[in-house]
Amino acid sequence: MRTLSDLRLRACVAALPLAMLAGGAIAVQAAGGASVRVQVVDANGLPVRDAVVELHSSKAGSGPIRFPWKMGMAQRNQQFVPGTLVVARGSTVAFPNLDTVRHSIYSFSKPARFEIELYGRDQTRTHTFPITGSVKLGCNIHDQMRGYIRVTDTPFAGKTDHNGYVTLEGMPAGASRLTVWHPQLRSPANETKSAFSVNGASQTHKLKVDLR
Ligand SMILES: [Cu+2]
Repeated sequence: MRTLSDLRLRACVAALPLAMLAGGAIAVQAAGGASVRVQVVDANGLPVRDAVVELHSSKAGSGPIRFPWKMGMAQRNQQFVPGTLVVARGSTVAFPNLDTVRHSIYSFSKPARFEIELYGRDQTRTHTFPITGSVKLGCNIHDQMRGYIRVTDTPFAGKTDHNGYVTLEGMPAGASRLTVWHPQLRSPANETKSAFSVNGASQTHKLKVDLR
């Protein structure tokens, strides 16, 4: 193993919002537009947690996308926390190590192939994600560590809570495309796409997916 670099940025994850650590559903984009609530369930009707739901509308603005959660994926208790993170295309994600043991990070995923060498407690590293898609993270030392970063180009995106729900706010009325991604989803690229009509008010949509 090569030596650690001297970069010694303090981990800032103590400030991570509770909702992010809990993996809770987070409302995105307040003010105006429709509120679309999506529940993702499996073939048995059971809620699917940490599914990423994206709505694409041709009427959406093209300004920068800002999600209310931190662009951070910590390593804590030999796990990536949160296990699934949604980021806007072009985001730089911080990877603070909150453990006493050292971790590395690697990804063989097409949108972001990279490797970050071993680094220790209270150190952090960053990586930027310019390409949309799903990135699966691992650690060379701890085989069980898995993390997922979903890089998206729509502001109407989020991940489901433990009840399978996510609410996307501010969606323009009209035709849109609904994408659901989950690492165990049984379909190409682990995602499904369907046409979706936003009716201008608040609406709830239940979506059944087939998991491995
Ligand atoms: Cu590790």
